[in-house]
Amino acid sequence: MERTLVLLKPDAVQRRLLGRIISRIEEKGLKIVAMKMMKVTRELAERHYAEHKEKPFFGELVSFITSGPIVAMVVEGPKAIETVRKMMGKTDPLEAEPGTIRGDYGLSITMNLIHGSDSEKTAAREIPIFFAEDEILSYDIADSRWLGG
Ligand code: 3AN
Repeated sequence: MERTLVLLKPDAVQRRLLGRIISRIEEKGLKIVAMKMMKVTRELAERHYAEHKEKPFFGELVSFITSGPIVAMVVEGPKAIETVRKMMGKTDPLEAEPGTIRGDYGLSITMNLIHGSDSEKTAAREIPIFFAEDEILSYDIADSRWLGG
């Protein structure tokens, strides 16, 4: 079973889209195994986005993600990483397909609502930035045998 880090960014909180986005994740059949609302510090943002440090949009990215509360989650399921990435849609919401989260709710490449780890290696690096091991829960969900995987 794979795990991925999902962040619902400050625009998702401000636009009251948390419930809709979380519902999509639940309805797909994925399992939320950790979740918290938090304020991202500058230090945390710089660690999380370290690979973008040299990019021209790095400053904007850090100031946006630290601009208000976010919701961080660990989502688990078969191929959870790729599944969440597909549900998010392309980075630029103007290019993201309708039916995806960014395609349905976004217009801005900076304020693009959601982050999801892009590989197993990235997920393994990102999850511990946001969650201690004991904040990630292991539990059975009643309908799991109807979801396959
Ligand atoms: P994704 O979030 O789809 O994995 P990445 O990892 O390429 O995209 O970029 C991380 C974040 O950086 C994006 N979520 C977006 O907010 C921001 N970003 C990426 N490309 C640009 C860009 N050209 N201009 C402004 N912000 C960008």
